Amino acid sequence: MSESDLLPGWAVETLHGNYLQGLRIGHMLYDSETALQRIRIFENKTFGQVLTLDNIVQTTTGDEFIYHEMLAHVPILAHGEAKRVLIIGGGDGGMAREVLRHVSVEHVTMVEIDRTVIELSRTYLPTLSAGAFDDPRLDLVIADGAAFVAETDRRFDIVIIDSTDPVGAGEALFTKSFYAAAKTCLAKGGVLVTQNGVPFLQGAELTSTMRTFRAIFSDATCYLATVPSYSGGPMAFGWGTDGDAGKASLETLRARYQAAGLRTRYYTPEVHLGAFALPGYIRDLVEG
Ligand code: AG3
Repeated sequence: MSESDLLPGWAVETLHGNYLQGLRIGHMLYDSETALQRIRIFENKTFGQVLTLDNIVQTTTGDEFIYHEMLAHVPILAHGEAKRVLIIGGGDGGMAREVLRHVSVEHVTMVEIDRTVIELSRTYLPTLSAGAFDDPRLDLVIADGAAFVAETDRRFDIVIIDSTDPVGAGEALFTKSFYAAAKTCLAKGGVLVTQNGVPFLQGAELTSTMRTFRAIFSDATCYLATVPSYSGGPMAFGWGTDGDAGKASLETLRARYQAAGLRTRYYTPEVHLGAFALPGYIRDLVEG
């Protein structure tokens, strides 16, 4: 019996070696294995509908806005002229939804490895994509994201890595060669952002990504947001660019946010700038 099956009626997340998180399963909506991973979707009274892949929480309808708003709006509003966006992963559709809320974005390519995640999310988590999969600006590619960035000759203003953690299928999306290939997909002034885990529990992962980012970008750091279902402290998002998106002032961000006509529940221009203020232990992991 594995740790994840220890408590009947609970979904136990076994992502970390010495720490478990449990979510009570109110009602199981779906539980099955694809060739790639175990997919579960269930109802939890506090978090809403929860999607897990290989027993690891990917998103919940209750707190997904924090993660998706911060990975989409921070790079797009910092850039200021983003027209073409690449999303690697993101099968639930939440990232595509937030990116497509920018009317100035002309084209989004989303590369997801597991078609089943998209289909199940559309059925059981419709508020995640909220129509994004029907948007004519979206080009959906079912493929391995690592292979895609290595092969494509298309260029993007923003590349968003909306990945799982570096276990199983997601591992390839945390390597030096992947980051280097993702960088070559950036147009001049483009920004790469990544899901980089919870630093308190996954510090080595952050340090490793940041070492690579420092080697390949003139502006390399991370920014933070607290997403309750990714427990253990704030989550880090990697940030890399050779342009000056990181220099956008509060005034500029406010003007762009206004012009975009967005209504957001977590993102504000003030939170945007504040998210780059790193506590000492995270700064040390970034510089490590
Ligand atoms: N991407 C998964 C993030 C998983 C983080 N888990 C953790 N470190 N606790 C989310 C997909 C949402 N579109």
